[in-house]
Amino acid sequence: MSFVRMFLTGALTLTVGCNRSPSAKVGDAEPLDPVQLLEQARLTSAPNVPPPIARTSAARVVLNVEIREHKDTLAYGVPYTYWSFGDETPGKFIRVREGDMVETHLSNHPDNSLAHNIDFHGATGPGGGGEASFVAPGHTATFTWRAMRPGLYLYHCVAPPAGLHIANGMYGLLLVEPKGGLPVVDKEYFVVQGEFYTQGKYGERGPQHFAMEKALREQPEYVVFNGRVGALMGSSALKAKVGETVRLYLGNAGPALTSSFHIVGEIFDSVYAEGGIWANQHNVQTTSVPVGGSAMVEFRVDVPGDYTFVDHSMFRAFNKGAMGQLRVDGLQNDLIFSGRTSETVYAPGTHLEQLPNVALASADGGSPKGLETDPGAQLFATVCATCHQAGGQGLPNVFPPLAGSDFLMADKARSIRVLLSGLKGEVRVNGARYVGEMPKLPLGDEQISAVLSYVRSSFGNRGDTVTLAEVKRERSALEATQAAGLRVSAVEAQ
Ligand code: HEC
Ligand SMILES: [Cu+2]
Repeated sequence: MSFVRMFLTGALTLTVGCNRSPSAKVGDAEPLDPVQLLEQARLTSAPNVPPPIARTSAARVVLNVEIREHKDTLAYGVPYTYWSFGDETPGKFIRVREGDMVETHLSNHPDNSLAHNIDFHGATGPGGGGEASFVAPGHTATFTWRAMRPGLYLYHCVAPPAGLHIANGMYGLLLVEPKGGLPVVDKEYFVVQGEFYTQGKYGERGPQHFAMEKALREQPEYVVFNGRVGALMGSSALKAKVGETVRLYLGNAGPALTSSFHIVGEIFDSVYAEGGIWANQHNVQTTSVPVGGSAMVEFRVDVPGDYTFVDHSMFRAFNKGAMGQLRVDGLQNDLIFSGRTSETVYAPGTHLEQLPNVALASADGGSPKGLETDPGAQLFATVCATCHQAGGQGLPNVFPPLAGSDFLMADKARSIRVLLSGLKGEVRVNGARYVGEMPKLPLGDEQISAVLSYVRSSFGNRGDTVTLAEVKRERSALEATQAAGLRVSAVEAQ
C-alpha cells in the first residue's frame, strides 16, 4: 500500500458518519457502490480471533497470504512437512465485514516445489478464487472478491489433488461479519479440526510422510485440533474466567470425517449451525461440523476447572489427538456444581470386607503440565488418566493411585513390567487393597520410558527417569522367560 493510500484511508476513516442501519435485514445485499476505505486485513494466529470490526461501511481490504511448504511438529517426536497458508496450520483467521472487497495477493514462496491456490468458501465466483489464484512457486496471483454474505467460512487450497493439499494443512477460517456485528462476548477463539494420514502409526517417532492408501480409505492416523496433537492442551489451553461468555469459531477441514464437537461439562447456550449467522438452536450438547464447513457456539462459563473438548467420536479423541482444553478460572459455585462431597464403599451384600471411608486424594500439583511438549505427559493424559484420573489420584477401590504410590516408587523394574504385561490380581498400594486388572496396553518401549518417567516425577512423586535401555532390558528378560515357557505376570514377578 502506498503512503498516499494509507493517508487517504486514515482521513476517510475519520470522516465516515455513523450510519449503521439497525433495520437492515440479513440477506439484504450491500449496495454495490464503489468502496472507498482501504485497509489491511485483520489476521490472527490460532487460536486467537481479531477484534470485532467497528467500521460502519464497506472497505477494500488488502489480504496478503504467503504459502509455505515447511517442517513442523505433528506430535511429540513426529516431524511432518506441512503445506500451509503462512507458516502455520491452520492459516490465520481472517476477519472482514459484509460488503468488503477483499483484494487477495497469494504468494507462493520460491522455496516451495508445487503450485497452489486458495478457495474462499466466503467468496461468490468460480472456484471461490481457485482458478484466479492458481500460482506457481516464486509468483504472486492477485484477485479481488466481494464478501457478499456474512457467515463463518473455511478457506483451503484446491490445487489437484485437493484432498492431499488439505490433508497436508492448507486451510483456515474466514469470518464475514454481518453489517450489525455479532453479539458481544468476552472471549473469542477458533478451532479447526483436520486429519493427517501418515505412513507410520499414531505416535510413531521420526519424520512422517503422507499415506495415500489410508487417505483413500478415509482412515487417518491423526485427527487434531489446530494442526497438531496437544495444540490446545496444558499451557496452550483456551482460557476464560467464571462469568464470561465465550464464542468458539469452529471449522472442519477434514478432508474426510464430520466432527461431533463437544465440550465435556459445558452446554452451548447458542449454536449457529453450519456457520450461518442465526443462532438457530439453544442448549446444545454436541454440534456437528461438516467437512468443508463450520459452526459457531456460544456459552457462558459458570464453574471453574479444566474442560476437555473433543470430537465425540471417542477413539479420535483419545487415540488420534482430537482433544483440547478450556481452562476456566474463578470462584467455585456450589449451587451449580459441588464437586465430590463424599466417597464411601458400596458393597451390597458381597463378601468384600468393609473398608473405612476413604477421602479422595486431591490432585497434587494442579493441572497436567507440559502436555504439548512432554510425550510422557501427553500419553498420561490420553491413556492413563482415563483410569488413574487426571491428577494420578486413582479411584478408591477401583484404580490405584499413581500419585504418591508406594507400589510404583518402590521398584522401578517392576513398574516397567506392569506396563509391558499389564497387571492382574491383588495389589496393595499405600496400604489399600486393589483387585482388578490393568490391561496390557499397546505401548512401545519409547512410550513406556516417557510415560513412566513422567509419572514417577509428577503428582508429588520424586523419582528419576526410566531410560529406554531399562525398558529394553526388562522386555528382553520378559521375552526370555516367555521363551523358556514360563508364564509370569508382573504380580508374580514382584
Ligand atoms: C483401563 C484402565 C487402566 C489404564 C488405561 C491404565 N491403568 Fe494402570 N492400573 C489399572 C488397574 C485396575 C490397576 C490395578 C491392577 C490390579 O488390581 O492388579 C493398575 C495398576 C497400575 C500400577 C501399579 C499400581 C500403582 O498404583 O502403582 C501402575 C504403576 C500403573 N497402573 C500405571 C499405569 C500407567 C503409567 C498407565 C498409562 C500408560 C496406566 N496404568 C493405564 C488400570 C489402568
Ligand atoms: Cu496447495
